[in-house]
Amino acid sequence: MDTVTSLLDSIADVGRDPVRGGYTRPVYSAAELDLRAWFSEQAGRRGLAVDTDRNGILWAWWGEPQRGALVTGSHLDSVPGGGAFDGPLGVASALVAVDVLKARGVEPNRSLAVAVFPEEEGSRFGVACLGSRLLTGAIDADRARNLSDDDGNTLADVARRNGLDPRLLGRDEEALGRIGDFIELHVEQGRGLGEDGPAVAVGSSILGHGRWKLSVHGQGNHAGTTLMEDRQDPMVAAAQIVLAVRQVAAGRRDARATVGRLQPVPGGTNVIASRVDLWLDVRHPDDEVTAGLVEAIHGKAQKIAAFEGCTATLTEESFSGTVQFDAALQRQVGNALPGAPVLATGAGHDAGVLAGFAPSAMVFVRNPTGISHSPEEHVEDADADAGAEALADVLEALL
Ligand code: HGY
Ligand code: MN
Ligand code: MN
Repeated sequence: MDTVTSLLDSIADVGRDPVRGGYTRPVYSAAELDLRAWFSEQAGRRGLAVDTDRNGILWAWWGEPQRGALVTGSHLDSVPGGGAFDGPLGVASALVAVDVLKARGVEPNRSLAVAVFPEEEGSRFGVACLGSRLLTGAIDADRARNLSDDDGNTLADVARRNGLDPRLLGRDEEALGRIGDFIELHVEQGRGLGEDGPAVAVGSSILGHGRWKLSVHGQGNHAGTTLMEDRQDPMVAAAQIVLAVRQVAAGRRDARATVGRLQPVPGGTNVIASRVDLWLDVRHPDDEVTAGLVEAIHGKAQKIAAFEGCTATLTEESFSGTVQFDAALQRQVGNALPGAPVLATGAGHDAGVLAGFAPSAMVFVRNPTGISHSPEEHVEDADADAGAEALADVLEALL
């Protein structure tokens, strides 16, 4: 029987990033398409019937697709230079959990599906959990169709190139009706289980989080012929804005604010940028506070930009409010995992989007350093196997 580690080893070379380290597996890239093929093959080996729905979500069915099924799964796409476990651990563990249930002779009294949601990281089209947002209608389909990647490919173009009809992207009542309960197993991103904690924990909530694009407009010019006193340099403004982001967040307990991505335009070594785009990721348990933090950052950015003879504009790209998982389902998961601690998570997940439409819950697997969105993300083999067993216990209790 496969183990989680052996399954992950079988995709260990897919989408390796030689520059950043780790994995870069954007949705519908060659790497992610390879992972889809791997999933379909592994699911087929287990007698699961695989199909791709009109939003590009993969469903592998044990039993007939039916309303109120039990669904588990996660994502296969990654952040740039991501780790091996964020997403694939949940998918591999679901496949192994099916093996465990079959080995136990479990006869499900309702259908079970393993689902793979595309673009959970939002690394290509900028909106996190895009697949589950399309499924649930949490994003306007026209807006989604027009989302574009850094090369100007729209989601509609890319969907069409991958056999989907972009006109059909959007809320899918039928597929949504088939989700009776959703359980996502995921590597822990944080130190709740820490160095020597138990292998698994039960999720309780997901921190509200959003993404905003800040564009700082200045005057592009020549680095050699423009005197310092004659500059309107958006890069200088952007640098101060990054510091202001930290200052605003540091001033508020439990707040997190990050600028992980900054793009000067045109981006030449001997060129004063005409514009600098930077992206904010802001999170806090209270959605009102998040909004307030973004407003404070926006105000500071406008002042800093004006001082540098520039202007700053802010656009919200996506927002998900804080989610408390379904209490009854969380209790059932906890009962199936006696002694497992309950953990909140600061990371977003498709389970958080689905929680607004069907009872959803999460199981976290220990990550000794807690580091994630980095090649250093890690799960010990024994904990990975314990996670799959735990998922099988939860699924059996719910089947
Ligand atoms: O950004 C997040 O929290 C998740 O990893 N997409
Ligand atoms: Mn992630
Ligand atoms: Mn993830």
